[in-house]
Amino acid sequence: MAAMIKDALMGPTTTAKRKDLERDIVESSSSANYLTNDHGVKVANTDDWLKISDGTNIGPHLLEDQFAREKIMRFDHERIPERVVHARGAGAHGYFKVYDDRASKYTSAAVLTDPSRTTPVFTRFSTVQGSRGSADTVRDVRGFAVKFYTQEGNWDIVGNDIPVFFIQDSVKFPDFVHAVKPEPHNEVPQGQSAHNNFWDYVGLQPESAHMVMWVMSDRGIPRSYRMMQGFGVNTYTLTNKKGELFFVKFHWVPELGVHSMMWDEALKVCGQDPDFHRKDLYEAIDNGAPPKWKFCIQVIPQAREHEFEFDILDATKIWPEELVPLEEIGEMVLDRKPEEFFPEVEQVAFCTSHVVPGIGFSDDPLLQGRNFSYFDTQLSRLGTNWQELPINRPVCPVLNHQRDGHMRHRITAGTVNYWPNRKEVFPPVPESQGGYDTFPSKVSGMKQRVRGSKFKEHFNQAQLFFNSLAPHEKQHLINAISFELDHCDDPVVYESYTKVLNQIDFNLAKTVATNVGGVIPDTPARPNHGKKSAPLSQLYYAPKEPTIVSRRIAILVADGFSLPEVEAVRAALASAKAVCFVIGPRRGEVYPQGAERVGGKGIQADHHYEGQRSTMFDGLYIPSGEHAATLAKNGRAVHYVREAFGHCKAIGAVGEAVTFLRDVVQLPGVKIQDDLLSDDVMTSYGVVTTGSYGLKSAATDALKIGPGS
Ligand code: HDE
Repeated sequence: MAAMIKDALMGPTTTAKRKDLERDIVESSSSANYLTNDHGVKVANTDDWLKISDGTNIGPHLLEDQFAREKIMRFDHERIPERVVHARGAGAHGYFKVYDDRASKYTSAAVLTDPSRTTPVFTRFSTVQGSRGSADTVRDVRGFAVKFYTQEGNWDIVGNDIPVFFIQDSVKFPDFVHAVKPEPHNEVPQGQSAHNNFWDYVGLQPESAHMVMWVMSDRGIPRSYRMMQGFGVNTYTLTNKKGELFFVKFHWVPELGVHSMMWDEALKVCGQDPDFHRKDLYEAIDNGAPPKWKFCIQVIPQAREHEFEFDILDATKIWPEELVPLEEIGEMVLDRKPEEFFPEVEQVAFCTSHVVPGIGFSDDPLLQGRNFSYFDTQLSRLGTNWQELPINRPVCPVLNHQRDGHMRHRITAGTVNYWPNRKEVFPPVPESQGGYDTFPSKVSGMKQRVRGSKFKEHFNQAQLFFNSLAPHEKQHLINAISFELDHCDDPVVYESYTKVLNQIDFNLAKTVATNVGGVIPDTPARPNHGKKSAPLSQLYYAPKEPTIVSRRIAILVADGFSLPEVEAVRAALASAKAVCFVIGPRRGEVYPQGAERVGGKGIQADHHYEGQRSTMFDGLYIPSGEHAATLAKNGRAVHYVREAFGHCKAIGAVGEAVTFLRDVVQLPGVKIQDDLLSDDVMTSYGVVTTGSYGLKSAATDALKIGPGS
């Protein structure tokens, strides 16, 4: 039995890290199935504190009850400080592989060049502003931090889902974080940047303009962690065996494309299911659709550092792909959930300073400060020996003379704990034999508090981003800024931000100012350069082959639906790897057309209309049958369809349900494609119907998410 459990825990891919963690995993259903206290003594009673009693009446507790004292004291100390930013998150294990050795022209790092290796990874996604218990679908940047357990030591890419950052120098980080976090006098708001202090700060920091555009775009409300890009953001370096240096940016590109929620939907899901993204990640892994990302690099040889109009060390700038193309070198799959949240997801500790030979830092002023901050923050969050925690320890040997400190776990046998020592214990390793050596570089200049001259231009790329969005993406961004500034009640704040917007786009500034009561500009503050870059729009990442893998589809029924059709559609959706739920008037038996309403043969509805609303699903399918008339009379069912339609969900209907669907969403200008047999139907329609369930699988085709979705 224990072996079977262990096999199940191993998951599809056994990695070196999995084997390493196993020694710390206690199987709660193992053969030793009894309760002990923390030092192993079996406990006879865990429900009654030792007390004085005559058997009928009770007297005071006795402090001498060491079992009760231990239980309560351990509980009292369960909480550790949450992360100062990125407190809310979820994580998963997986693996990373490169396709071949094509990156060896840039780096000697085996993790990036040896295709025979499977490198274990642990990835944690997060929001930034909210506390540990805040909602998943708030508008925010998402953290995307990956720990690679390589054979040469741990390498961490501590990135975000947005390729740029709010500030250029890390010393500004405390001010920025104070401004975005809940305000000091009332601790409001939670999980939101829609407040005076955030907009005040970014209004006074024009270097934030580019990042603000990204966060206010649909990127700020992703549909899923599995459908976001990841970016290392900072400029790192790679060094090859010939001793050449390259500047590099790291990218993750999701296999399923980049998708977002509608703002109205995201707001509702915050209340309906605050754990939506966490559950989505684990649901996909459970259903055999592990998320996958391509790993790509952008590389600039050292000699070309100064060729660009922006400074390549400035983290408020992207390297446009037209200038520096993406090179795909590998992929990451996340295929295993943590066994226990706290020791894995909460205790995982990432540091930008964790690099392995062949990978290094640049003089990016944001990165330099981050390299100090992450290590430091782990000391207060987890304690001195945080590297020894199971989730953080490397899979390769750790051998050194660092000793002691709170909660030291390891016991290093031997008589010497210093270097040099007479026994040659743990000697440093020359670079030629794998030791990490810093790339030698010549540095000269004055010691001064400055920023590079190219760092002073802040609007060209903000404009490039806005210009590159599709019309609906632009509209969403305008709506988002208008929402946020409307939550600021200090006119100084929303008036001054309108001025910043006018540096980016005249119409953007005018529309937002009109919406929020700001100062409506008469003329653009600067000309629009008119440039665009296709990869800045999410549409660019639509999967080439439309797919419904891992998408949540609701089948909406009342008593009297067509059973053969529902069965066929469910089978078709399952074979296309979608996750399908029957939503009925009640959780329990729902009866098909022709069946006795009581005692007849029905199917189980997974949820009722109110229990899982349309916001929980990517698509909606309404089968034929006389139930359509019942649905039409049920306000909840009507709302279900209208809401799904309003959120641009793919909707399919068959037979009698077509009339129901037409009646409830019939609005001027709404296009409904009545005969779903055209291949490009999804490029122009989100709603498809067919008179009868026919040749093609109408539902699966209707619900495919592809280009244009
Ligand atoms: Fe972080 N950041 N950060 N950050 N950051 C932290 O480290 C910091 C920045 C990012 O899932 C903290 O362990 C400074 C950029 C992620 O555990 C802290 C600066 C990017 C996570 C910290 C930045 C990030 C953090 C808090 C300079 C994208 C969560 C807890 C301005 C590239 C990692 C912790 C996880 C967490 C400092 C800016 C991403 C305090 C000083 C830029 C994904 O050390």
